[in-house]
Amino acid sequence: MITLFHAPRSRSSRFIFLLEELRAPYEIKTVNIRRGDGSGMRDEANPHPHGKTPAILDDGVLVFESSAIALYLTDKFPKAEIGPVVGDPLRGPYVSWLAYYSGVMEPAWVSQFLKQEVPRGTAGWVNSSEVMEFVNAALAKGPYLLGERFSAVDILAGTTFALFMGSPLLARTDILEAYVKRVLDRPAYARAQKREQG
Ligand SMILES: N[C@@H](CCC(=O)N[C@@H](CS)C(=O)NCC(=O)O)C(=O)O
Repeated sequence: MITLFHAPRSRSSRFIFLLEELRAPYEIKTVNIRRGDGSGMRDEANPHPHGKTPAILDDGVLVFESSAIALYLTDKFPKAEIGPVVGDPLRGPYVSWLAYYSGVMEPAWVSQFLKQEVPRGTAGWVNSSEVMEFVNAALAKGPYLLGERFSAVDILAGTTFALFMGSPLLARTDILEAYVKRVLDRPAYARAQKREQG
């Protein structure tokens, strides 16, 4: 049994979406987290090393960091076919996008939010306009980031774009709008919303 450590309105919501896509057996444990506005506090019940969400326990095994959890779960439930496995030609692109999501996309947005220039040649990421140029070009070629194949990377990216689209952080484009709609129209997303609302 998988336990998802979850806080409402946080990065853990999209793992309810992923677990629904995978048709995995899981339970949700709602925990408190520190919020950007100073509210909330670290919850001793949360095994994440920094008290963040998401984290999962799979029969006592702790997995944390969104991209790692996505890879772990899609590997564990390969029948759902939303995470190309070793030997699939899309495995390389899949793990690259997962790492890119955590290591480049998110830091790029944080840099922009903090109005910090990205020191090219020093930082391991690039500025958000360069990221979104790449993402829009990828999505112009296929309905999903891996082309024809929907994957857990679309859950991470699509739900994030849905949150920030139209804000100063994320320029609205027709391609991105259609992509977000495609991702959020999935029945698993509706099931996840219902499950999250209890
Ligand atoms: N790199 C982590 C980020 C997790 C994260 O920062 N989660 C936020 C909620 S969206 C959190 O738990 N914040 C509470 C804190 O920073 O203590 C991941 O992708 O899983």
